[in-house]
Amino acid sequence: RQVVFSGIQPTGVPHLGNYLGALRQWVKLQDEAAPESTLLYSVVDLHAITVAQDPARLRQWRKEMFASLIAVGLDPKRSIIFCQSAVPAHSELMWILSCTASIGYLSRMTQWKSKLALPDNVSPLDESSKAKLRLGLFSYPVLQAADVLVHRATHVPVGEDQSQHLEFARNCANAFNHTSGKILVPPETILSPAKRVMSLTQPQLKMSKSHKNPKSRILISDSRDEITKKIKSALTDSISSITYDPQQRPGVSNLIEILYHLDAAEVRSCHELAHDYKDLSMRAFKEKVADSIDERLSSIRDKYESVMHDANTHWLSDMNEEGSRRARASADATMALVREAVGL
Ligand code: AQP
Repeated sequence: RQVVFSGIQPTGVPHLGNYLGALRQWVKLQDEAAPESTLLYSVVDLHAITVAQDPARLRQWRKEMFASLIAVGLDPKRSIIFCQSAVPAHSELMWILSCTASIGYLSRMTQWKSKLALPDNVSPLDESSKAKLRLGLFSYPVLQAADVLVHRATHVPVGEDQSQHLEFARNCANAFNHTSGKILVPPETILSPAKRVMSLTQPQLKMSKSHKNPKSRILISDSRDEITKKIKSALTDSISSITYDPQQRPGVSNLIEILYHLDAAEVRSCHELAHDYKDLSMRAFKEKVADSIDERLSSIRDKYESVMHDANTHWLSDMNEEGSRRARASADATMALVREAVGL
């Protein structure tokens, strides 16, 4: 039986990278899943507090994230949509997994280094890291492993930035099963074709909700005008003609990739797509990209607005409560076996 799990941090309205790299895949899995399969999608607020957050803003972001999940097409009747902090078993399993997780393995993860802007070869025990590194940020992959394993998920759709964490989750499951019997399920990664959508202003970085420059990302709630402005100001180059070359022309190649993932049915590759537009000026090409983004996002944006309006009538919190109740039932079934195996 297929059990799909994935999560997203409530750190702002999702952007085009979250949508193409993850949320679109979540909806596809939901729409194509066999009736007996279970789908769990979580707003992972415990992950969001690995960096400092303002409590009122975090609460607002959580609401916006639930509205976004409905806006992109998730159906709370079919998928279990819930808030991570409403299911304490995630934290309990994290503790149990932490008792055997290797610090050496966690040290090699890149996320804590990139969040703290530290070089890739740094160790958590270096003076430069010790001053900045918090335990929660360092052990984040253990909580992420618990998120997946506590529901015995078989498949986890994520963007490329999360694949090393999934490898770690499989490692945790195998280590646990080795000593305690076959209880946890090592999950398979489902990598979206849009592995890494890059920032519009610094195309060497991935598009990110928490990057300080709002022009670096397109939000799923952006108006046509905002989309056009952001794409117009996206960093490209002054070479005439449109070509796909991610090494030499990262800015324009990112726009080609975005277009490719939006219109994938029509062309076979990014090179082929670039060839179709080779004679356009950069300005005209950017207009085409903005039009395609707007065409895809317009119905999502409308739905988002209407759900946020409905949120005042407690519809979103009722949905969250029902999702959390179903998620607790799923997690508690695993935890009964885990506690028994560990001797608790
Ligand atoms: N730029 C991206 N391209 C493709 N996929 C992406 N994802 C994130 N950024 C891109 C995928 O979106 C899902 C949810 O991510 P998350 O919110 O849990 O954490 P994140 O990867 O840290 O995303 P952000 O937007 O960069 O958030 P902040 O700024 O808060 O850290 C994941 O499946 C991720 O792979």
